[in-house]
This record gives sequence, C-alpha cells and structure tokens, in this order.
Amino acid sequence: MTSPIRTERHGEVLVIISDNPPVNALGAAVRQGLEAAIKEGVADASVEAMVIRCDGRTFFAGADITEFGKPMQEPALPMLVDMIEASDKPVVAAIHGTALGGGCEVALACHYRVAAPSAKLGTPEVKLGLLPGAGGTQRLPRIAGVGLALEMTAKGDPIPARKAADAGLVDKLVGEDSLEADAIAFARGIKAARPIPRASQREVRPDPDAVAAFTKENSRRFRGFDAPAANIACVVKATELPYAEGVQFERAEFMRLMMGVQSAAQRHIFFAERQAAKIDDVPADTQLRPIRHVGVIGAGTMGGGISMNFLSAGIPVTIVEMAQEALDRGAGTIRKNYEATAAKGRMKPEQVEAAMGALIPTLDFDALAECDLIIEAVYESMDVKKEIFTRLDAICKPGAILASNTSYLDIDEIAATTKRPEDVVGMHFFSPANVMKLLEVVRGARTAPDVLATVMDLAKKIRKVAVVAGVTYGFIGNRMLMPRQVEANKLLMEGATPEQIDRVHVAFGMPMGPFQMSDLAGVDIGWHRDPSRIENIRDALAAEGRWGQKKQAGFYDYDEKRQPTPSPRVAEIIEDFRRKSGSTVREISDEEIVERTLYPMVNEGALILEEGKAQRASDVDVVWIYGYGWPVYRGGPMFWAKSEGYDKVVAGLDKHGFKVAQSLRDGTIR
Ligand code: T1G
Repeated sequence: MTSPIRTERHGEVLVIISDNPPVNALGAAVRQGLEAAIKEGVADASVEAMVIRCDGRTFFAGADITEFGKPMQEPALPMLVDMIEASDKPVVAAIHGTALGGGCEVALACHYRVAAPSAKLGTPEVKLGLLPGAGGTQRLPRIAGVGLALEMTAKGDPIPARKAADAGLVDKLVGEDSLEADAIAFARGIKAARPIPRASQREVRPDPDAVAAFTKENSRRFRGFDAPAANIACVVKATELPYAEGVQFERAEFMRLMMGVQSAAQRHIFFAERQAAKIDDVPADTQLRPIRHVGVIGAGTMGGGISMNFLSAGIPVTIVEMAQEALDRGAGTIRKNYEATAAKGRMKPEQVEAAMGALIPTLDFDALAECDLIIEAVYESMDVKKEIFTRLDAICKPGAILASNTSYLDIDEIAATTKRPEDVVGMHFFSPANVMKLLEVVRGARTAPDVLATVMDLAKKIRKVAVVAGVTYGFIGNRMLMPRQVEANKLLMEGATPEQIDRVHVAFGMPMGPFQMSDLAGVDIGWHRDPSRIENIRDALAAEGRWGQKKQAGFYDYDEKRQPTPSPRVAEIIEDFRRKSGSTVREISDEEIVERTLYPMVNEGALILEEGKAQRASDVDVVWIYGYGWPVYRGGPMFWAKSEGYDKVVAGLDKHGFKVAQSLRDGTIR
C-alpha cells in the first residue's frame, strides 16, 4: 500500500507532502508516513529545514474520526507532534484550506506557520464532545494567549488566517497560488535562526478574569455539555503547569471525554449529517437540473425566510403575493432582517444591497413561468395548494421543479393535480426559515430521482442540512411531535402542570418544553377559530385570546421581555377541565413524563422507519437535532433510545399501554 506521505527535496529544504483525500485526515498511514519523513529529514545532514504541506483541498482537517474507538496504531498523534517540535531542524507548516483539530496541533508543533489568506485554523474537537488531545490546549494559549485559546477550544469555530496572523499563530500570509514556493523561501529564510522557537517552551500568563468572564458569558451556550468545561480547564492548566504536566492533564481529560456518552453522540451526529445527504437508490453522479432562478409563492414569514436562503446564496428570487400591501410588508421584512444582520457585523452593506437587488417582488403569478424551481409557501390548506399547483402546471416551463413547503399535507395528492407529478417534491423549511438548518425533502411516489438529487444538492448551497422524508402526515419531525403533544396534554389532565412538563424537557436538554413551544409557535395555530366550541385546554386558551407569546399570554403569562411565569388563570382552566372530565388527579413523576413524552417519539420514529418514510435511523436523529433542538450530546431520539437500551424504552412504553413498534421491541432498528 503506497503511503499517503511523500517527500520532495528542494535543495536544502525537505518538503513533506500528504495526499490523503478527501480532507487529509491524520489516519495511521499518514502518521506513520509523517514520522518516517521527519526522521529522514532530521537524520539527513544535507537537510537544513523542512516544510509540511498537503495536496488536495485542505491541510490536515484533524485526526481520522473513523479510527476513534478502534485499537490505536502507532505513532499516536501526541507523540508525533512532540517529535516534530523536538526536531533540531526548523519545520514550517504550509497551510491551505482548513487546519483543524489534530491538523492545527501539527501546525502548532511546527516551529513556523505560513498560510494562504483564505485558510482557516481551528480546534473544533468540542463539537465532537472532545478537546484537542495532541497538545493543542497547551500550545495554543502559549502562542495566542488565554482569551483566543478559550474561544477556539471551548467554542470550536475556526478563525481566518488573517486573524491567526494577528494573534501570532501564523508567521506569514503567503500567495494564494504559491503556497509551496513561498513556504520553501520562508524556510530558507529561517533555516539558520537559533534558538528554534518551540511553542511548548513558551510561558503563558494566567488570566483568571478572562476565564471567569468567558465562562459566565457562555454559560447558556455550554449548558448540558461536558466538553467545553474540560477545554477551559486544560487552557487554565497551561497557565499553571509546565508543558509536560499540562499535556498529561489534557490527555486524561481527553480520554475521559472520549469514553463518555456525549462524545459518542456528537460523533454519531457528525457522520449522520453527512450520511443524510446520500439517497440510497439515487446514484451520486445523477445529472442535476440547473437552478438559476427561484420563485416563491407567499411573502409571509415562511416565504420571506425561504427567499433569503437563495438570495444569500446569490440565486435571484421572484416572490409573488396576492396584494401589494402584503408584498411590500414581505419585502420590507426581508430587508429588515438583512439590515439587522449587517448591524451585527455579519454582513456588509453592499451584500445587503446585492441580496435585495436579486429579489423581484411581483403580483404577477405568470412571472414564475421562467423559474427553475418554484416553492409554494402559503397557509396550510389543501384546496389552496391544489389550486396553486394547477396554475403552476399550466404556466411553468418543462423541467421546472414544483415544490411545496407544506408541514404536514400529502405531496402525492398535490402532485396529482398536475400532469408532471415527477417534477413535484416537498421542501419543508423550519421557522425561521432563514435561520433553521433543517430541510425535510419530501419524496412523492412519482418524484423523479434527478429532482431529488437536485434539491439535496441545492440544500448544501443554501447551507441547509437536508433529510429525505416519505409522504406521511407530518413527515418525520412533526409526525413524531404529535404523540408527544397528545401525551403532554393527557398528563395535564392527570395532575402534571405545564411548568413541570416543560422543566423535565429543559432538564433533558431541549431548548424548551411542549407548552413553551406551543406559546412560541402560537396556541391558535390550527385552531378552529370558534370560541364557543371548547373541546380541550388549547381551545379554552385560544377562546380567551391566550394565543401565546405574541399575546403575552398562553400556557404561561409573559412580561415585556417575554419571560414566562406560571399562570393562575391557566391552572384554573386545567382544574376546570379535570373536574368536568372527572379525571383522577395524582402525583406525576418526572420519570413518567419522560416515559410518556419522549419514548412515544422514539416509537413513532421506529414506525416511520418500518414504513420506509425515512432512509435510516440516523436521519431521524438529524431531523430532531437540526429542526427541533434535540440536544446534540444525546445524539437524537433513535441514538438516545439505543444508548438508554431498547429494553428499557420498550418496558416504559408497555407500562403505559403504548402499542410498541416491532423493530423497537426486537431491537432491529436500522
Ligand atoms: N476524519 C474522518 N473523516 C472525515 C474527517 C475526519 N476528521 N473530516 C471529514 N471527513 C470525511 C467526511 O465524513 C466526508 O466523508 C468527507 O470527509 C468530506 O467531508 C487529537 C481528536 C474538513 C470542514 O472535527 O469539519 O483532531 O461523507 O462532507 O463540507 O485533537 O469535514 O464523503 O464519506 O464534511 O467540505 C477534528 C471535521 C477531529 C473536522 C470539510 N476535526 N471535518 O467540510 O466536507 S478530532 C474536525 C469537518 C481531532 C485531535 C482530535 C469538515 C471539513 P463522506 P465533508 P466539507
């Protein structure tokens, strides 16, 4: 097997090159090749300096995550980076693409770093529930200081090369297309410089105020996660201990996290997210349809958010409304959202103007005729959607993709109103559509493979995580949400309170519970609007105008800052319903709430998989992580059920009389 590492001599400079597509992950063969090359350079008297660079799209993007949990093959990365740093001949890292995790640690162990301006450096291990385990938490603060080291390790977001240069992490920004030549020239410039700068030998002053401020500032963001605190602790150790002792602490923390359930869950989601992009029965090289212009029907909250995704990706959008006032309001909201983003420094004013310049608001439905993709985003009425698709069928050009943003309705029924059902697909965005990453791509019985492949590819372009769902009421996410809501309401009748149920879900790691969520979305969503017809607690609230946060009253009362407080009026309404329905009120345990609200979701997920309405269990997990705020450190409902033990989940469901999916009972969920 040829090594992914090769060397090339440029006079007195030895260039060590990794070629391990797709992202030069630091797998065993790469590490062995690097070790041999460094030894070769150190041993060869004619070598006066070395350069490490990578072929392909990026410098090392980290340790090979697929090797985690398997027996370690020597050399281990910590030993390899220490060996690079110990070299008595200067080693220069030549960085392009993304130097991430172990890749960044290799660069930090090199004595100098040069980078292409477009490069990024980062330690994203925390996003895998880990920390930089090859000296990164000890070398980073020694070079860049405590503040930036905390940012990079505990948050995990990469930084651009220019910022890295300003922080001393990169010694020189070189030509975008002359990386190797510039790195060799740089190496020649420093080959004789002594002493050789070694990051591990540098001092870093303690900065307890920065640590305290950082921890406080991010407490909400880090809630429930184990890894951020461990990253912070390691950086603090770097200011207290010599390198040799600091890395021992780092190593122990790394192994503790690696053995933990959270990292297993987060690594599961790393691969699940990438797997979700693959459609089992559609070849990866399927010819895609060109999407150069998109049409959106409806300029309401969803239509506006959906349009922003395409405008931000540089794809022009024709947005159609029935009335000028609604059209102006919709376009106005899009501009306001962009200007708010620019005000936070996350967009330049010229980018706002470019996006708004690509928006074509119109009352003329026929203007959609030339669009490559049309997304219908009007309110949930099958009749209205059928009428719209009939009109689209009459005017749209051959090959145009006709999509519905319905959250529940039957895509096949909508498609059947056209003579081109193969061009019809569901694109279910989540509110706010310009923010939420999830996109459920609903595959109809007649949806053509190239339509699916095109929409999945487009999802990447608009920075969405797309998951294929089959036609079933509520698709994957909302279908699993329904049994949870039903049980939550039953538990209210039996003695639980909205606050108790929501507290259990928030403690579990959800951003909010079922009733807080109902108040955010609107208690009146889907309400029959007849105040005299009161069949359940939700009807009673809606009839009283308690429509949720927007009315400062729903299942909770809300202050002007939208802070919820338990509502005596709601307690009365619930009490009234219990009395009228003759419910037996009893003490409800938190455990029972988990068994009756989360286990049924898992059960529904298993049924969805049995019916083939989702490709794989990990897709269901991706839906809940990116669409409903399921805590990533629990890996999603299906992964969580497996880590809890299917037997325990089945026992809980049996205890409460649920009909258990056969695959869950047999433990054969795929
Ligand atoms: N190991 C193994 N496979 C990897 C990988 C990695 N580190 N990174 C990517 N892949 C695979 C990925 O699964 C996909 O495979 C293909 O490469 C393309 O990836 C000791 C312990 C680099 C920004 O966390 O963030 O170092 O689906 O689709 O959108 O301290 O990949 O094609 O079969 O994501 O262009 C730390 C993880 C590891 C970076 C490129 N490093 N990777 O994004 O492509 S832990 C990371 C990424 C560590 C040390 C510790 C992204 C990317 P497939 P892709 P992309």
